[in-house]
Amino acid sequence: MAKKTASSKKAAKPAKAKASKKVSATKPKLDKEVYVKWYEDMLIMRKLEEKAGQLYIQQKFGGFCHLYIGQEAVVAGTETAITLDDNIITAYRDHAHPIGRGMHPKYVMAELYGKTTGCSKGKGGSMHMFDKQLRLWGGHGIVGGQIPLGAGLALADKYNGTQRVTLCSMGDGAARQGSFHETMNMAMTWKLPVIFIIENNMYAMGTSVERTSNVTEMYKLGCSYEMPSFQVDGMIPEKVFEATWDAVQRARNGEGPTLLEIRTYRYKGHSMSDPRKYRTKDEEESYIERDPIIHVLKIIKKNKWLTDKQIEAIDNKVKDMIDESVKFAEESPDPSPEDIYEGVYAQEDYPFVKE
Ligand SMILES: Cc1ncc(C[n+]2csc(CCOP(=O)(O)OP(=O)(O)O)c2C)c(N)n1
Ligand SMILES: [Mg+2]
Repeated sequence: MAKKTASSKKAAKPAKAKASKKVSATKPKLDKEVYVKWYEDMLIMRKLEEKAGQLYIQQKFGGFCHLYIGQEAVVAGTETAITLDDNIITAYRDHAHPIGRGMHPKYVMAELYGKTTGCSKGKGGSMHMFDKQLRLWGGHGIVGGQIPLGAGLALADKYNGTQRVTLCSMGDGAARQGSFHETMNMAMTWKLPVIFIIENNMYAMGTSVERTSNVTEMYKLGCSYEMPSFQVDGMIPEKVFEATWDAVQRARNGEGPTLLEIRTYRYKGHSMSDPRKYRTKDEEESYIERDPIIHVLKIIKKNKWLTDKQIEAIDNKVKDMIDESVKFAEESPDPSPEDIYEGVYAQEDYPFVKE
C-alpha cells in the first residue's frame, strides 16, 4: 500500500456560475428576460454540441459522445423552476445540463478533451460532467445508476432540514431498470424532496419505448406508488417549466417526490456511431419542425422583445464563446500521471494500492 502523493499542479478553479439564484417563493414570470435567457442558453447548448460532434469526427477527443441536440427545452425549462442551491443529477447525455447551471461551455469542452481545466479535471470526459459548486452531481454512464443516488441526495437534504430539492434525470431506457422501482417506492414512502425526470426521447439506443414494455405512457409508472406523475411536452420550455415548478413546490412543502415524463427527441443518433436506421426521416422531421430554439425565437420576435440586430449580436456572442471554448480546450494541459490519485476519495490520505 502506498499513501496518495500530493498532486504537483492543481487545476485552476473555474468560476462558472453567471449569477446565483436565490430560493424564490414567487413564481418567475415568463417575460422577456426568461425568453432571452432560454434563447441564449439553448443556443449555447446547440452550438457547443454541433462543434463537439465535428471535433469528435476529427478525432480531437475520444471516448463516447452522446449529443443532447433537440432535447434542450428540457434543461432550459427545468432550470427556470429551481435555484443554484438545488441538486442536479443525470445520465451520460449530460453536455447541456452544466450550461443550464450557468457554466461557461469552455469547461465542458475541456472536459471532452480530457484536460485539467475541464469541469471534472479531465477525468470524466463526455459522460461525467460534475461541478460541486453548481451542485451538479454527474453525469453517470451506468444506465439508471443515478436514480438511487438522486434519492440519496434528497434523503440527505431532508435529514439535514434544508429547503433543497433534487432533479434526478434519466432516459426512457433507464426507467426500465429495477432500481428505478425500488427508488420510487422508497422516495414516496419517505416523502423525499426529489423530482424524477424521464427524458423520454422514445429510444434507448436503437430500441423504441414500445419494444421495452407494454406501458408506453411512462408517467403511469409513478401511479403504482401513488406518486404525483405527469406527462409533459418536452419541446416547449414553458410546459416543462410549469410542470417542474409545481413539482418543486410540492417537494419544498414536504409533500415528497413527483415523476415527470418529459417527451422529447434527440435529432442525432444515440452516440456518434449510430446511423439511426431504426426510425424514419419523417419522424425526425416532425420533431425538427417543433424545434424549441425556433419556438422561443418566434415568441421573442412576435413580442418585439429584440431587434434583428440584437438577435444577431447574441448569435455572434455564442459563436465567439464556442470558438473560445475550443481554443481553451486545445491549449489546456493534460492531467499529470500523479493526478490520478486526486479527487477520488473524500479522505485526503486514502491509502491507495498502486499496483
Ligand atoms: C447498466 C447498463 N446497461 C447497459 C448499458 C449500455 N447502454 C448505454 S446507453 C443505453 C441506452 C439507454 O437509453 P435511455 O435511458 O433511453 O437514454 P438516452 O440514451 O435515450 O438518453 C444502454 C443500454 C449501460 N451503459 N449500463
Ligand atoms: Mg431514451
